[in-house]
Amino acid sequence: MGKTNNKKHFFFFGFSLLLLLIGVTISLYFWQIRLQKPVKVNMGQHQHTANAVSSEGSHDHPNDGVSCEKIVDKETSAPIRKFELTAARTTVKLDNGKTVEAWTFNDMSPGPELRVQQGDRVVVTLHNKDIAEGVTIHWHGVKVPCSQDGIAGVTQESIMPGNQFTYTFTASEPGTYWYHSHQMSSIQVQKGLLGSFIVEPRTSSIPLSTATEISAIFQQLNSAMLLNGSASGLNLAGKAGDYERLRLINAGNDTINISVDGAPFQVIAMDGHDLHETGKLDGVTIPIGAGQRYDLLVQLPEHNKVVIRNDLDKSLSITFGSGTDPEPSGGREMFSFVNYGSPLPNDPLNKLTVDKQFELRLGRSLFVSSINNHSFHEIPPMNVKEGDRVLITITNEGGGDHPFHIHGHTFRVWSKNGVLLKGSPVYLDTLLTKKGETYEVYLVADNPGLWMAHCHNLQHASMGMSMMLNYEGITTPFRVGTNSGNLPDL
Ligand SMILES: [Cu+2]
Repeated sequence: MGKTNNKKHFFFFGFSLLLLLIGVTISLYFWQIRLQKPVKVNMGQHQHTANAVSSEGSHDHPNDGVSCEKIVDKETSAPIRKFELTAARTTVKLDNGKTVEAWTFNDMSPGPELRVQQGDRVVVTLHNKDIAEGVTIHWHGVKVPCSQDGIAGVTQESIMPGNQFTYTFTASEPGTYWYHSHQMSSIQVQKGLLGSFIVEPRTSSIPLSTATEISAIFQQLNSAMLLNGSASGLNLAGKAGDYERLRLINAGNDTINISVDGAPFQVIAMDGHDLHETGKLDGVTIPIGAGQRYDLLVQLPEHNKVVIRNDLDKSLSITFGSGTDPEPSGGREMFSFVNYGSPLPNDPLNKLTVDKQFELRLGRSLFVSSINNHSFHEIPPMNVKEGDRVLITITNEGGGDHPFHIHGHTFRVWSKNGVLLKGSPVYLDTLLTKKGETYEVYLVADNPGLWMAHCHNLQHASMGMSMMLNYEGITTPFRVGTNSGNLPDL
């Protein structure tokens, strides 16, 4: 009898606990949804203009300003590179034999690498076959005009099944970039709607004719980590003396720590922008924040392979050449760009003149991510006017790494923890911040528009760490929210 009672008690206790847990989970879910889904928000509404646009649809008045939708690149006679991308629900077979459900561009995840020449006019038509939630493409790190930035509810409507949208912009800055959907980005990127975008320089920054190159994009497809779509890593040919340029792209949500074993290497570019006179590194770990890119140059040695390893998935290494396996070298020292490379002899920016300053404190608790203790549209936007020289102080107050990404602009990292950068100038679009760190970054407001600024751990963005950099006089006819179905951060 006693035993049966005990069993009953145990069962009831367990059952109650389960109910409680389910209850708490559901409440938290709806709390989060409430935070994530403003009903109707005009992301250009906080502008300090005489005719500020209200959130209730006064956008139809032509005198309110310039619509983001109307801001396009000038027609040029530059060569045109056309691409077609179709977003669809697909089953992808991985090279480890597993099949996964994915949302793909052209039946692949990552989608095809798009490679163009500096100065090309890029024309990409995005078709949505059957993604019911709608899709867009954002060109991460590429300075595009406002109308081409691919933000559902800010720069365009999300593209619904059966519809298409053509992106047109000039690829003026060479470098390593990537593209991804910015409709429900935390969900859609993880489901596979991403790819690499490479702008080759008109004249190579590497004075080495022997350099071969490859882009390597890390992603988290559902729960599987992949490298160029492979679950088992890359093995690449190469002979002693060859130079290899590796364009590493972190399209996941977590920081990837990279080590290069078997030969010294150089970091030659960050976020697509060349560094000046950088030296060789050995046994130094490179932390690549979510959304960031690092270009490495390595010369293959005589007797051993070069192996690029990462700390998130040991099976996803990149191997160059032949010979013996090198000893793991990483972990001795973390890469710092504060004193890497040398200053430009005629740096156009040798001291700062600042018109506007902003301070952003990035914070995160269990269920809310915030900037200055607010989330989403409750965070006052950074309002600027064209020509403003802007200094932004970014502090990571905790809750993980926060790789902070600003759309439409490249910013210069001016200081870290109060120390001015002493080496090469560093220009980024995504700044990896770790707990307790403070950075000053500087940008010139030279691309009028309505631009998102958010953490590129897209989970954090989906929980509120997302705001706007808005230019005076720029409006949008689009709306974020459940009515429009445009949910760029969800
Ligand atoms: Cu974050």
